[in-house]
Amino acid sequence: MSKLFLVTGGAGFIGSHMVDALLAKGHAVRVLDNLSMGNRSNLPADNPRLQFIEGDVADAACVSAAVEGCDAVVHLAAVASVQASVDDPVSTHQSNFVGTLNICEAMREHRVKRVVFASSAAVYGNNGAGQPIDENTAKSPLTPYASDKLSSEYYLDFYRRQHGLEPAVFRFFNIFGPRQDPSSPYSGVISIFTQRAQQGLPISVFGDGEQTRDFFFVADLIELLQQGLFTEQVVSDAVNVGWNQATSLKQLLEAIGELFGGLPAVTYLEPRAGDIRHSRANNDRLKQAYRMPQETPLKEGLRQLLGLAG
Ligand code: NAD
Ligand code: UD2
Repeated sequence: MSKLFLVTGGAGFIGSHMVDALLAKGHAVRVLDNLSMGNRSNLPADNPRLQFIEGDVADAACVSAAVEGCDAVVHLAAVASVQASVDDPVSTHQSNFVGTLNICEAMREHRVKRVVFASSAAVYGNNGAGQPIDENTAKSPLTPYASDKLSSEYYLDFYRRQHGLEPAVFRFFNIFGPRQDPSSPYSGVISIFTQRAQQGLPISVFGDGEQTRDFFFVADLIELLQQGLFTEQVVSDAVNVGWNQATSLKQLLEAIGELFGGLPAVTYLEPRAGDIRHSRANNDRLKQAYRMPQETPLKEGLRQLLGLAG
C-alpha cells in the first residue's frame, strides 16, 4: 500500500537517496529541507508523488505542517559538519537538536509513530577507538555536533517511553557515495579525494595516512534505513552502522589510484587536531536487529561514485 513519508534533509546526500528509494517503491514523499547544504537538483524535477517544502526544522510551525498527514518520518536534516558546530554552536544547535525536538512534538501532535533518525559515531568521542566500538561504549560527545546527536537520541527515547513514538536510531560511521558534497575541507574524505583525483589536483593527507575508517556505501545504508522505517517491531536501542572493517587512508588512496591508473601528488601534513586515529563499528547489534544488506565493497562503491561502468 502506498504511504506518505516525510524526509527531512531530503535534498542532501543521504536524504536524496532515501527519497529515490521510497519513490521507486511507489510511495509519496514530502521533503523538508532549508537547502543550506542540500540541492533541489539532487531530487527528481517532475515526480508528482514528491512534494518539496523549503523550510527549517528549527521552525516548529513549519515542522508541524510538514508532519501532518504523514505515515512516518525519516529525520536526516542536520548541519552534518562537525567543524561547523565547533565554529557556531548556537546556530547548529537549532538544526541539530531543536529540529529533532520539533519533529518529536509534531509527531506527538499528529499521532505519527515511526521515525528513523540519523545519529553518529561522534557520540563515542575517542572512547573505544582502536578496537571495534560497540553501542555500550561510554558516550563522550566532544563537540556540539556530537552533543546534539546524543541529546536527540535521549529525547527520542523520552518520547518513545512517554508518548509511544517508535524511533529507529542509527549511528552512522563513515558513509560515502554519489552526491556527497566535496566542497568543504570538512567534507567526507572520499568525496574530497575522488574529486581531486578526477581533477588532477594534489591530495592532502592529514597525518601519516595509517588512520582507519569503516566506510559504508550509501545504497547499503538506505537498505537499512528502509528496514527501520518498515519493520513491524523496531529495536528501541540505537544501532551502529558499519562493516566492522578498517580501511586506512593509504589503502583508500591505493584503491582510487587503481581506478584512475595513477594519482595526483599526495602530500602528508600534520594530523588534524582531535582527529580520531581508528574508527570501526562493532555491528553485532545491527546484525541482530536488521537483515544486513549485501555489502558494496569499497572499490565497487568508488566505481559507482565516479560513474564508472562495471
Ligand atoms: P548533507 O549535508 O548532505 O544533508 C543534510 C541536509 O539537511 C542538507 O540537505 C541540508 O540542506 C539539510 N538541513 C540542514 N539544516 C537544516 C535545517 N535547519 N532545516 C532543514 N534542513 C536542513 O549531509 P548527509 O551526509 O546527507 O547527512 C545526513 C544526516 O546523516 C545528518 O543528520 C548527518 O548528521 C548524519 N550523518 C552523516 C554521516 C556521513 O558519513 N555522511 C555520518 C554520521 C551522521
Ligand atoms: C566522520 C564524520 C563526522 C562524525 C565523525 C564521527 C564525515 C564527513 N564526517 O568524521 O560527521 O560523524 O566521523 O567520528 O562523514 N582527511 C584527510 N584529507 C582530507 C580530508 C580528510 O586526510 O582532505 C582525513 C581526516 O583527517 C580523517 C579521515 O580523513 O583522518 C576521515 O575524515 P572525514 O572528515 O571523512 O571523517 P571523520 O571520520 O573525521
